[in-house]
Amino acid sequence: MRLFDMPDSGNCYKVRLMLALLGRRFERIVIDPDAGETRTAEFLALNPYGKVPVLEVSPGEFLPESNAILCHLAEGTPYLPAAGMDRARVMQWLFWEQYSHEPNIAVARHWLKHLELDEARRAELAVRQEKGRAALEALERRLTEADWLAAGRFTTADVALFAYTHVAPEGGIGLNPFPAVRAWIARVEDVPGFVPLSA
Ligand SMILES: N[C@@H](CCC(=O)N[C@@H](CS)C(=O)NCC(=O)O)C(=O)O
Repeated sequence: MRLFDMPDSGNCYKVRLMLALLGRRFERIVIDPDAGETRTAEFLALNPYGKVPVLEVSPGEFLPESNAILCHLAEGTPYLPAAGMDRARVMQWLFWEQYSHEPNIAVARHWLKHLELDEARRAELAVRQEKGRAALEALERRLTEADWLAAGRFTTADVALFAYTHVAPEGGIGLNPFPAVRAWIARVEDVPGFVPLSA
């Protein structure tokens, strides 16, 4: 398999982490958006929306969207329940991550790490950080009552949410007010096969 990848992207890291957990070998192709590499005709043919990650799951079959890739890779493994409410709960957290968590925490992190902020962006950053904190409050409530997000075990949902939660401080969103989230981060880092974002 070939992964079209950006080293510092949490969405790409989700896929690298799942591949590592599954012990799957893959070729890493680093894409540089600043050089326009996500907007070339060749890349847009792989993902019409021009974003990484994209995984070539079999020759000529390209799958974008991090959480879709996670589900495809995890199918038939303990990381993705086969059916019923356990599977629905994993999906609940995956969809929530894309709507309420990633657009706030990942964007705040990206802006702080990689962009020069003008006044309008600074105001918008504060809004994203506030919404990011609200997302972490929701995670904290869930993880106060359970060790894992869904299905009573470590799943695709934990992989997806871990990616940007553990680097939230890089977006100016501290984790000190969230002890259950911090304990869960430590549990994820202890899962056999875990690899860090920087690997
Ligand atoms: N919903 C997508 C988001 C993908 C995304 O935003 N990718 C960013 C990196 S994290 C990207 O490709 N940025 C470069 C660009 O937009 O050109 C997913 O979960 O995979």
